[in-house]
Amino acid sequence: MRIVLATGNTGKLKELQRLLAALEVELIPQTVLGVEPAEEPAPTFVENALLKARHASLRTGLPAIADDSGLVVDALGGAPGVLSARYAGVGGDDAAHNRRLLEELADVADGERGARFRCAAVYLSNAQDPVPLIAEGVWEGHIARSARGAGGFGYDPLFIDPCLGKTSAELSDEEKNQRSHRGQALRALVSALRTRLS
Ligand code: ITT
Repeated sequence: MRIVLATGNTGKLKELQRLLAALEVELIPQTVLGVEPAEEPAPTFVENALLKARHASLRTGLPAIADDSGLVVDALGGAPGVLSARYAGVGGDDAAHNRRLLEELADVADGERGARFRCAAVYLSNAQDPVPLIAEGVWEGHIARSARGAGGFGYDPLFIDPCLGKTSAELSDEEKNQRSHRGQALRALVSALRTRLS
Protein backbone atom coordinates (compact mmCIF):
# COMPACT_ATOMS: atom_id res chain seq x y z
CA MET A 1 0.00 0.00 0.00
CA ARG A 2 1.19 3.52 -0.84
CA ILE A 3 0.17 6.61 1.15
CA VAL A 4 1.02 10.21 0.24
CA LEU A 5 2.22 12.40 3.13
CA ALA A 6 0.59 15.78 2.61
CA THR A 7 3.25 18.10 3.97
CA GLY A 8 5.94 20.34 2.56
CA ASN A 9 7.55 20.96 5.97
CA THR A 10 10.76 18.91 6.19
CA GLY A 11 10.88 18.97 10.01
CA LYS A 12 7.36 17.65 10.21
CA LEU A 13 7.99 15.11 7.45
CA LYS A 14 10.90 13.57 9.35
CA GLU A 15 8.75 13.16 12.48
CA LEU A 16 5.79 11.76 10.52
CA GLN A 17 7.97 9.18 8.75
CA ARG A 18 9.31 7.96 12.08
CA LEU A 19 5.89 7.88 13.74
CA LEU A 20 4.30 6.02 10.82
CA ALA A 21 7.12 3.51 10.31
CA ALA A 22 5.16 0.93 12.34
CA LEU A 23 2.46 0.85 9.65
CA GLU A 24 4.82 -0.85 7.20
CA VAL A 25 3.36 0.94 4.18
CA GLU A 26 5.16 2.96 1.51
CA LEU A 27 5.05 6.64 2.55
CA ILE A 28 5.60 9.10 -0.29
CA PRO A 29 6.10 12.82 0.48
CA GLN A 30 3.79 14.96 -1.67
CA THR A 31 6.78 17.04 -2.83
CA VAL A 32 8.23 13.90 -4.51
CA LEU A 33 4.99 13.58 -6.49
CA GLY A 34 5.02 17.26 -7.51
CA VAL A 35 2.02 18.22 -5.37
CA GLU A 36 1.99 21.95 -4.59
CA PRO A 37 0.99 23.12 -1.08
CA ALA A 38 -2.76 23.31 -0.37
CA GLU A 39 -4.51 26.48 0.77
CA GLU A 40 -5.14 26.49 4.55
CA PRO A 41 -7.93 29.03 5.02
CA ALA A 42 -9.91 27.36 7.82
CA PRO A 43 -10.07 28.51 11.46
CA THR A 44 -9.53 25.01 12.92
CA PHE A 45 -6.64 22.53 12.80
CA VAL A 46 -8.98 19.67 11.88
CA GLU A 47 -10.47 21.47 8.88
CA ASN A 48 -7.06 22.47 7.56
CA ALA A 49 -5.72 18.93 7.96
CA LEU A 50 -8.71 17.61 5.98
CA LEU A 51 -8.13 20.19 3.23
CA LYS A 52 -4.45 19.23 2.95
CA ALA A 53 -5.15 15.48 2.85
CA ARG A 54 -7.98 15.88 0.31
CA HIS A 55 -5.83 18.08 -1.92
CA ALA A 56 -2.94 15.56 -1.92
CA SER A 57 -5.28 12.61 -2.51
CA LEU A 58 -7.04 14.40 -5.37
CA ARG A 59 -3.74 15.25 -7.06
CA THR A 60 -2.19 11.78 -6.70
CA GLY A 61 -5.09 9.32 -6.55
CA LEU A 62 -3.51 7.86 -3.39
CA PRO A 63 -4.70 7.62 0.22
CA ALA A 64 -3.31 10.59 2.15
CA ILE A 65 -2.18 11.53 5.65
CA ALA A 66 -1.95 15.20 6.69
CA ASP A 67 -1.11 17.05 9.88
CA ASP A 68 -2.18 20.58 10.76
CA SER A 69 -0.54 21.88 13.88
CA GLY A 70 0.54 24.99 15.70
CA LEU A 71 1.40 26.79 18.91
CA VAL A 72 -1.42 28.22 21.04
CA VAL A 73 -0.22 30.87 23.53
CA ASP A 74 -2.48 31.92 26.43
CA ALA A 75 -1.12 35.47 26.76
CA LEU A 76 -1.74 36.04 23.05
CA GLY A 77 -5.38 34.93 23.12
CA GLY A 78 -4.50 31.65 21.39
CA ALA A 79 -2.23 33.12 18.68
CA PRO A 80 -0.43 32.17 16.55
CA GLY A 81 -2.65 29.02 16.45
CA VAL A 82 -3.60 27.91 12.95
CA LEU A 83 -1.46 30.77 11.61
CA SER A 84 1.74 29.47 13.27
CA ALA A 85 3.49 28.84 9.95
CA ARG A 86 2.77 32.46 8.88
CA TYR A 87 3.30 34.33 12.18
CA ALA A 88 6.12 36.49 10.82
CA GLY A 89 4.41 36.85 7.43
CA VAL A 90 4.22 34.54 4.44
CA GLY A 91 7.74 33.35 3.65
CA GLY A 92 8.93 34.06 7.21
CA ASP A 93 11.33 31.41 8.50
CA ASP A 94 11.51 29.69 11.90
CA ALA A 95 13.96 32.28 13.26
CA ALA A 96 11.63 35.14 12.29
CA HIS A 97 8.63 33.39 13.92
CA ASN A 98 10.58 32.85 17.12
CA ARG A 99 11.81 36.46 17.16
CA ARG A 100 8.26 37.73 16.84
CA LEU A 101 7.04 35.41 19.59
CA LEU A 102 9.73 36.65 21.99
CA GLU A 103 8.91 40.27 21.13
CA GLU A 104 5.19 39.79 21.70
CA LEU A 105 5.85 38.13 25.08
CA ALA A 106 8.62 40.51 26.20
CA ASP A 107 6.44 42.04 28.97
CA VAL A 108 4.67 38.83 29.96
CA ALA A 109 5.65 37.50 33.43
CA ASP A 110 7.14 34.02 33.90
CA GLY A 111 3.94 32.59 35.41
CA GLU A 112 1.81 33.79 32.52
CA ARG A 113 3.70 32.26 29.59
CA GLY A 114 1.57 29.11 29.30
CA ALA A 115 1.21 27.57 25.83
CA ARG A 116 0.48 24.30 24.06
CA PHE A 117 1.25 22.66 20.77
CA ARG A 118 -1.80 21.19 19.05
CA CYS A 119 -1.93 18.69 16.20
CA ALA A 120 -4.79 17.32 14.12
CA ALA A 121 -3.85 14.31 11.99
CA VAL A 122 -6.10 12.98 9.25
CA TYR A 123 -6.19 9.90 7.01
CA LEU A 124 -8.33 9.81 3.85
CA SER A 125 -8.57 6.62 1.77
CA ASN A 126 -9.45 8.78 -1.26
CA ALA A 127 -10.41 12.39 -1.97
CA GLN A 128 -14.14 11.61 -1.53
CA ASP A 129 -13.74 9.47 1.62
CA PRO A 130 -16.88 10.27 3.68
CA VAL A 131 -15.43 8.87 6.91
CA PRO A 132 -11.94 10.30 7.40
CA LEU A 133 -9.90 9.09 10.36
CA ILE A 134 -9.12 12.03 12.64
CA ALA A 135 -6.88 12.11 15.71
CA GLU A 136 -5.66 14.97 17.86
CA GLY A 137 -2.83 15.63 20.30
CA VAL A 138 -1.96 18.39 22.78
CA TRP A 139 1.39 19.11 24.45
CA GLU A 140 1.23 21.54 27.39
CA GLY A 141 4.17 23.79 28.26
CA HIS A 142 5.34 27.37 28.43
CA ILE A 143 7.41 29.80 26.43
CA ALA A 144 11.06 30.45 27.33
CA ARG A 145 12.68 33.90 27.47
CA SER A 146 15.37 32.89 24.97
CA ALA A 147 15.99 30.07 22.49
CA ARG A 148 17.69 26.84 23.63
CA GLY A 149 18.62 23.65 21.78
CA ALA A 150 19.36 22.65 18.19
CA GLY A 151 16.89 19.82 17.54
CA GLY A 152 13.41 19.82 16.03
CA PHE A 153 12.05 22.73 14.01
CA GLY A 154 9.68 25.69 14.25
CA TYR A 155 9.03 26.92 17.78
CA ASP A 156 10.87 24.03 19.45
CA PRO A 157 13.74 26.20 20.82
CA LEU A 158 11.18 28.31 22.76
CA PHE A 159 8.76 25.63 23.98
CA ILE A 160 9.55 24.29 27.46
CA ASP A 161 8.21 20.93 28.61
CA PRO A 162 7.55 21.60 32.32
CA CYS A 163 8.15 17.98 33.39
CA LEU A 164 11.62 17.87 31.86
CA GLY A 165 12.54 21.55 32.23
CA LYS A 166 13.93 21.42 28.68
CA THR A 167 12.86 23.00 25.42
CA SER A 168 11.62 20.59 22.79
CA ALA A 169 14.70 21.48 20.74
CA GLU A 170 16.82 20.01 23.58
CA LEU A 171 15.09 16.60 23.33
CA SER A 172 16.21 13.73 21.13
CA ASP A 173 13.92 12.90 18.19
CA GLU A 174 12.68 9.88 20.13
CA GLU A 175 11.99 11.89 23.33
CA LYS A 176 10.09 14.55 21.39
CA ASN A 177 7.93 11.99 19.57
CA GLN A 178 7.16 10.27 22.89
CA ARG A 179 5.70 13.45 24.37
CA SER A 180 4.65 15.67 21.49
CA HIS A 181 1.26 16.68 20.13
CA ARG A 182 2.24 15.00 16.84
CA GLY A 183 3.36 11.81 18.56
CA GLN A 184 0.05 11.56 20.43
CA ALA A 185 -2.06 12.25 17.34
CA LEU A 186 -0.13 9.91 15.05
CA ARG A 187 -0.13 7.00 17.50
CA ALA A 188 -3.92 7.31 17.74
CA LEU A 189 -4.21 7.60 13.95
CA VAL A 190 -2.04 4.52 13.39
CA SER A 191 -4.19 2.53 15.79
CA ALA A 192 -7.44 3.62 14.04
CA LEU A 193 -5.92 2.89 10.64
CA ARG A 194 -4.83 -0.61 11.68
CA THR A 195 -8.42 -1.30 12.73
CA ARG A 196 -9.78 0.12 9.44
CA LEU A 197 -7.37 -1.95 7.34
CA SER A 198 -7.79 -5.22 9.27
P1 ITT B 1 2.47 21.77 5.83
O1 ITT B 1 1.17 22.55 5.86
O2 ITT B 1 3.03 21.64 4.47
O3 ITT B 1 2.37 20.48 6.57
P2 ITT B 1 3.35 23.88 7.56
O4 ITT B 1 4.62 24.19 8.25
O5 ITT B 1 2.69 25.00 6.79
O6 ITT B 1 3.60 22.62 6.61
P3 ITT B 1 1.18 23.92 9.43
O7 ITT B 1 0.32 24.78 8.58
O8 ITT B 1 0.54 22.76 10.15
O9 ITT B 1 2.36 23.27 8.60
O10 ITT B 1 1.91 24.87 10.45
C1 ITT B 1 2.47 24.35 11.57
C2 ITT B 1 3.46 25.34 12.14
O11 ITT B 1 3.38 25.27 13.57
C3 ITT B 1 4.87 24.94 11.76
O12 ITT B 1 5.29 25.59 10.59
C4 ITT B 1 5.66 25.35 13.00
O13 ITT B 1 5.98 26.72 12.93
C5 ITT B 1 4.66 25.14 14.12
N1 ITT B 1 4.79 23.78 14.69
C6 ITT B 1 3.94 22.73 14.53
N2 ITT B 1 4.41 21.64 15.13
C7 ITT B 1 5.59 21.99 15.66
C8 ITT B 1 6.56 21.30 16.40
O14 ITT B 1 6.45 20.00 16.64
N3 ITT B 1 7.65 21.97 16.80
C9 ITT B 1 7.78 23.27 16.52
N4 ITT B 1 6.93 24.00 15.83
C10 ITT B 1 5.82 23.36 15.39
